[in-house]
Amino acid sequence: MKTLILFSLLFLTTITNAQGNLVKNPGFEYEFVNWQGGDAAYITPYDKKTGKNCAAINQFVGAEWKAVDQTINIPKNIYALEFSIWIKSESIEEQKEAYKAGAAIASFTNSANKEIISETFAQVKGTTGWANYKKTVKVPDEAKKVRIMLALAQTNGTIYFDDVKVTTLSEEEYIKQNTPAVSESEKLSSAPKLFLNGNFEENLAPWNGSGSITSEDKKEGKSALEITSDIAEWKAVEQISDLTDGDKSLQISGWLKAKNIKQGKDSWNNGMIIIEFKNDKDHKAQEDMVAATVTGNTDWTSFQKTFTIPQGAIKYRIMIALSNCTGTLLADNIEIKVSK
Ligand SMILES: [Ca+2]
Ligand SMILES: [Ca+2]
Repeated sequence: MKTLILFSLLFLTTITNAQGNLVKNPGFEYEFVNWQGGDAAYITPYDKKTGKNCAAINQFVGAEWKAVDQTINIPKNIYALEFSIWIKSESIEEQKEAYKAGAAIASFTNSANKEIISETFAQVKGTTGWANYKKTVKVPDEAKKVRIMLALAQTNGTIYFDDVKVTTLSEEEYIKQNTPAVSESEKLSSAPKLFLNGNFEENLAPWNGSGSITSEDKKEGKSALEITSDIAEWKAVEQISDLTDGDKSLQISGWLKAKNIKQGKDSWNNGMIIIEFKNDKDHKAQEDMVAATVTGNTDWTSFQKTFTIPQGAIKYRIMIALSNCTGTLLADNIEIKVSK
């Protein structure tokens, strides 16, 4: 099997190289020849991935959209395109919206030059070393051209671009690339899903459920989670994260606050945070366990609890809930520490 995969990879590489790069002046060796919008960017010989130069975009204030772009004619009967770029960044500011970042975007247009779809194939924030970003995109029906935009998208900082590459893939190659054994996306999706945004600074993602974000009353940063209910029903947000082999214990900590929470019919009907360990998608490894509860009116109250991870558990679900009670529950700065 391994030999077969290696062979497929080699085969794929050969084809890709043979068909070449559709981007002209892809490494900015001829400055901005073939690129539009060079005014927004500059060429630097000091920081580059390969060759003599790379392109950079910088701004300290204003958080405007600044970009260089190149439009490529898509050859006939092409099933998919692979977009690849090397990017390095310095102090790209985090904005409220995720798309405000250093970015490489492919915008497909039809024969009337109208955009059909746009796909972000690199998104970068903060300070990062040279890294390669890649994405394979199926060419939409009707698409005639694709515009590659290299942008500092409504944020401040410095971004460096080099070695932009767009290569064509046949349907067969696309399927091969997206087959679990060889694909990049599979490697990404098989990476453990981490617990994220426990401080609710990134809106609600990746939490699911019926809560909202408030900036009025928070414990940490700019915002917190708020769950409000006028009727005594189950109202909650949740997120499921992966455990890895050999994880032994899980510590959860954070802050809860109750505003006018009226206990429901049963004594456990309060504002609460619950953890559930799962053996797989549909099976609990054991009953849900309460990490903390609040009721009535409280100030911000911290909690910390450690759970032993049951044998065979591969995931855990964190739920923040009004459990069949009315009122408002606030939560902020939820942190998870998993130990071996
Ligand atoms: Ca270069
Ligand atoms: Ca917060």
